[in-house]
Amino acid sequence: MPIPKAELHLHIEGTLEPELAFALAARNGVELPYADTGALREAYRFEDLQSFLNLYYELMAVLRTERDFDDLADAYLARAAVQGVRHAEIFFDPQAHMARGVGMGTVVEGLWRALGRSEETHGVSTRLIMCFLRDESAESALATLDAAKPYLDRITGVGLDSAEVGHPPAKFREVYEAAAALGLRRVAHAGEEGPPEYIREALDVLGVERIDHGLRCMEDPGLVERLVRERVPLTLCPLSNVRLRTVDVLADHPLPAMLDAGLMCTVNSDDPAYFGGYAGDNFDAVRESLGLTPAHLRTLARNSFLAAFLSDDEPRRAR
Ligand code: ES4
Ligand code: ZN
Repeated sequence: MPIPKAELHLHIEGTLEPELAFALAARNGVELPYADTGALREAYRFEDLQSFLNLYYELMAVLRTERDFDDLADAYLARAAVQGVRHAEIFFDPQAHMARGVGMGTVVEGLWRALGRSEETHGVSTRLIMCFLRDESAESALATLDAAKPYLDRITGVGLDSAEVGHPPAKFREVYEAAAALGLRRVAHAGEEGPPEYIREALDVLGVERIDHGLRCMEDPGLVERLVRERVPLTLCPLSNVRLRTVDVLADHPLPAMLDAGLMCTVNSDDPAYFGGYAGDNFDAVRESLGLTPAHLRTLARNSFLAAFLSDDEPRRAR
């Protein structure tokens, strides 16, 4: 029996397995530039975050209807449940869909069809977190927040993803202020490829409650001390870090050092269809490659529930 856990860093578009991508392409009359699922899997060799993002955005072309988003989310929830996930906080990227003429309503209502029945069908509770693409403008992010206003009963929080370097968190100060005023919880990717300074900025300027990745905090002892003191959860994604070459091999991953430093680490899957595994696979991989003890694994699982947005109370870590 896999250990019960919450998944806090999961891009729903990154759960699009090659088989489903081809099935949706056929259903929607979309042509994919790959002969078959085998040829597509061959393309899953990434140099860095950007080389992955190029494929991630390309494959999204097959997602067009509410039913597509329902099928995508339902397939993820079924796989997550088998791996011990009891609660999933799911990122989605509306700008990537709206740019293709797929409306906010199609995305949210489609995802909600699967999420709304997930506790019953899969035993997994869920939250939705809407991400802004940081390589798009702040104005575009504000327009996206505006487009989400009819759906705020279904959206728990906002996040920030896509190409990190050159797009510091402070660019989104205004949109995060507006999101907070709407009662939305706040997270942001920071310190995946970007410098430790981006982690500080996400906390100080955007008022985030969790940092997605946060790996590069380890370069800045003062920042580590602060993250420990303030018990800021970090949503780490070990298999993602290997596939995107943030770490060379899993055995070099700083997770053990981060746990020893007292950081509130969680283990997550990021884009499991692309990075070689779902949440349970990430737990198995760090246990095997990093020699984590059963006590470490219990800490990681407990942290995942502590860091989850499970209560609708005021943010735990107010600005
Ligand atoms: C992402 Cl691994 C990663 N980093 C930043 N943005 C993303 N969107 C989907 N996966
Ligand atoms: Zn991510």
